[in-house]
Amino acid sequence: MKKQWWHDKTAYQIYPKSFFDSNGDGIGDLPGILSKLDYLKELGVDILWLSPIYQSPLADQGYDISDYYAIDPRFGTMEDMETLIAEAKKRDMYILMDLVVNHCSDEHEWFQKAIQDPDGEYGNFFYIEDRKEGELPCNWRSYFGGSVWEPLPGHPDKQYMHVFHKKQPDLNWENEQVRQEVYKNINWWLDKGLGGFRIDAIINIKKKLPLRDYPSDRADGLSSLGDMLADATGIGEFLGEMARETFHPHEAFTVGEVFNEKDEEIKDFIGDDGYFSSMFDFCETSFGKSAKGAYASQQHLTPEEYKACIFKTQKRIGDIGMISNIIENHDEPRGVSHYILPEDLCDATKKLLGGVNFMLRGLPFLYQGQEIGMENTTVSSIEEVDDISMRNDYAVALEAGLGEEEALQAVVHFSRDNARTPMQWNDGENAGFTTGKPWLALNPNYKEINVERQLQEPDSVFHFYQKLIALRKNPEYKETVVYGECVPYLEEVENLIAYLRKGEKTLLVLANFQKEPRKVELPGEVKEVLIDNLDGAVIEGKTAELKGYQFVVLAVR
Ligand code: ISL
Ligand code: CA
Repeated sequence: MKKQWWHDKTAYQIYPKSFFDSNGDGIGDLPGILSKLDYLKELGVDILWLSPIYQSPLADQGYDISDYYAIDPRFGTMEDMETLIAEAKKRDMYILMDLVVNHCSDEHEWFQKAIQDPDGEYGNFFYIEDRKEGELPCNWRSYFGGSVWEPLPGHPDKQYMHVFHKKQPDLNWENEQVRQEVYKNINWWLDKGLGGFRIDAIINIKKKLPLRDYPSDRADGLSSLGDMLADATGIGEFLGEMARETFHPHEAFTVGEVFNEKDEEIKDFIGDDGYFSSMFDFCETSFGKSAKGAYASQQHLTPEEYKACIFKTQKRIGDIGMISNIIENHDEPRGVSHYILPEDLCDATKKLLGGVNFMLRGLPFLYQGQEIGMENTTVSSIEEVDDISMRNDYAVALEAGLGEEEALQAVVHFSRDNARTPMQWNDGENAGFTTGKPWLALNPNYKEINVERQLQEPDSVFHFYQKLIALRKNPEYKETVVYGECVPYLEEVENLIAYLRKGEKTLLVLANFQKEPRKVELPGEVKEVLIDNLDGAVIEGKTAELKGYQFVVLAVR
């Protein structure tokens, strides 16, 4: 693997709408992010991924872009964005934007022109089919529910495709002109000094054509998109072209939202000359999800299930490239509420989970609030829910025969609002997020869980993450933490997650994922305890005595 400038960095995802509101309108914004750059620097992160801030009707919270060259006024101005890039640079930090080009907004000029003249130039920017209402061109189901087909406004005999919401029409990547427009925009942003992009939903850009039905997997007669996407070969031609024309000449850092890649494709995606620098590991986020829908999906992973997922990915990736490791993002439940069983949830397990994930080989991505251990929120009625995906999950649960309360409880764990509640800065009004009315209700636990308090407490979750990040930058251990091989240790021992990192030095990561203490045989003599979530690890010769939920990183000989 060739070394790259970003390998030793730590990344952090910001969900701008919920990060910090500078002007009291209840919506987080760019000046808000700017005012927290020093906080992020103190934590130690280097790369900041901003979820979309482009002009958008916010039908899917900015993942529906109506102008790729403009900042939505709710988030700020182009000048604010330029200032943020410049101020980040002064602190040796890099800004990533979200590249959302599988689809745009139905309010984008291209789609408006397509509506005016579906047979003209812009009609071919989208997938538009001649079909009467009630007759579907094919039976694909959109991710947010219902058919991917929607009547084209003003044309009762035509329909357009949207694999997400109907306000997110899919762009036709088979059209060379579309691709050139996308590349032009990417280069325009990179020329402004952007560090790179996180690339949204990218596996969806290649459709299997000609259109045809796939076997239906629910009572609605529709088929989920998985089979079609697995059939649609040739995405590499688009991605390779995009990389050559944009990312590679700029040495931009890119991280793809890629699902279901085959083993033999890993090299193409993130190998030395891959389409992207990195991609996220979704092995554990997809674990236990049911084809029937969220209501039938598994709500927590046991330590054994979690362990199996992380090692599966580590073995698949090996030295081919650098995977990006997460415990959560803006689409997922809070990691601590998903990978820790409710009876085990406490500061010690939050640190343990964070430590296990962070020390894996790969680029660690933190999500805002993870550094203080933010948890899933509580919801008492569907009316309180903003997330369009959760609203669909709820409808699917009702259709499957669940009662209203039962349906709510069955899907609320997966609501994307869990990760989108405003950042908890202090225990004051609205957790210090806004002086106005927050766009989404806060998690009521902000009185206990907040940044201000954790900055004061030396053994807080915040300070634990700060130590992990500092270890990744420590000149003595950096090479091993960044490049060392990840070798599972005592893999078959239940509720123990342990692995070695073997580089110039050897590190041993031990996580006792149970409340009972245990003894662990060590592979060598311990030179130093580098990280300890409980302080006071007892090492006697070649044995470590771990307390319940203890997590340690040991330098071993
Ligand atoms: O069903 C899925 C994959 O099997 C979904 O996870 C889906 O691909 C994923 O949620 C895509 O997410 C991204 O694109 C969406 C947006 O709503 C999400 O917030 C974003 O992360 C549409 O732009
Ligand atoms: Ca604001």
